[in-house]
Amino acid sequence: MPIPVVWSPETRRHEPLREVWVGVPTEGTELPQRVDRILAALSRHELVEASAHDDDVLRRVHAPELVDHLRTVHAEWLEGPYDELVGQDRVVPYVFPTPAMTQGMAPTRATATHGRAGQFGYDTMTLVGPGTWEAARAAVDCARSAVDLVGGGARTAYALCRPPGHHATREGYGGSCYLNNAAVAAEALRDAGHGSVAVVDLDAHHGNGTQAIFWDRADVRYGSLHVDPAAGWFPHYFGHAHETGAGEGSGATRNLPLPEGTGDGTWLDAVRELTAYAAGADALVVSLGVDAAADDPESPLQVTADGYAAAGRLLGSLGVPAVLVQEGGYHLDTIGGLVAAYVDGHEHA
Ligand code: SP5
Ligand code: ZN
Repeated sequence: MPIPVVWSPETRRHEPLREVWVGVPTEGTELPQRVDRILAALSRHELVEASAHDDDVLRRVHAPELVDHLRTVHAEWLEGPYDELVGQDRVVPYVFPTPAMTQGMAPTRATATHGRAGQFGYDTMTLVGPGTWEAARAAVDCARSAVDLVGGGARTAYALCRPPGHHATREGYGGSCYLNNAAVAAEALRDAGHGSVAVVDLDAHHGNGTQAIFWDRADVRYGSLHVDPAAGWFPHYFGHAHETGAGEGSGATRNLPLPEGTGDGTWLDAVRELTAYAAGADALVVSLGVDAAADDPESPLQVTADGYAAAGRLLGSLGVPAVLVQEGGYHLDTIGGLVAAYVDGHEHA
């Protein structure tokens, strides 16, 4: 059975150009061609263009200040005029008002755009250029439209979100993510009347943004398997097994960090554990990153397409309405097949 595949041509408009990593400009990895590779691999499904949604859910998931910053900061950068002054048109933060700087004092809003950039951007790898806002906002529309389709009776819908979202926190962006598409999907599913929602994150990296957004909530549980941040991997500070939520969300977060080199057997054991963890929720959001695959340049996990298909069968067997949200996956020649393997497994469970 074909499933709805929601996409938007606007998502091609973000061009990361480069990522500044440990002080070195490296080539961007989260490329617009990802959209076309995934679309081509899902062509047997029912392609649906995203429809425009208002900012309502988005501004509950994120601080409105972050949303406004992302919408306006690139135009401010051009007015800077940093393109002339420093010779490049991408917004890159360089000073960060973390506790190391603030020591409990309330910082005053930075007047300079290059100062304020670090209030919202938490790394130097995630540049804002022309088209970044339009693409990120269109990705949110993809997620919202997929939720609508599930509300309209589809058992499963796939949202081709790009740029990805799971590293975006309530108040900040980073890790190639700007707006948290999966969190928006989960919140919209709650609005649609699903009493409890499980977000299961298969991306190779821990989804610190999604974890943070639902950290103290019992109605949206978050489970993730990912390469162990303690082995030296992004996002470094989060994703450890001892992080389990707080307040009303105590016990509603589950992290399964995995060693470098983990392949299908151990990875699927962890997917099985997260499937059991998600059981009982009324709806499911899958943060479908395919960068855990063996060929992916951004992670040391060694999962195969068969592994992704088996993961789809496991989570699909929950039998609840599901929104599949694209996250990472950077090896252009294989990402399409990996996404299709998961989607087909999920649908045939
Ligand atoms: C959504 C997602 O998968 N985000 C990944 C963010 C992790 N990026 C960490 C990058 C670390 C260094 N990469 C070097 C490659 C240079 N282009
Ligand atoms: Zn990732």
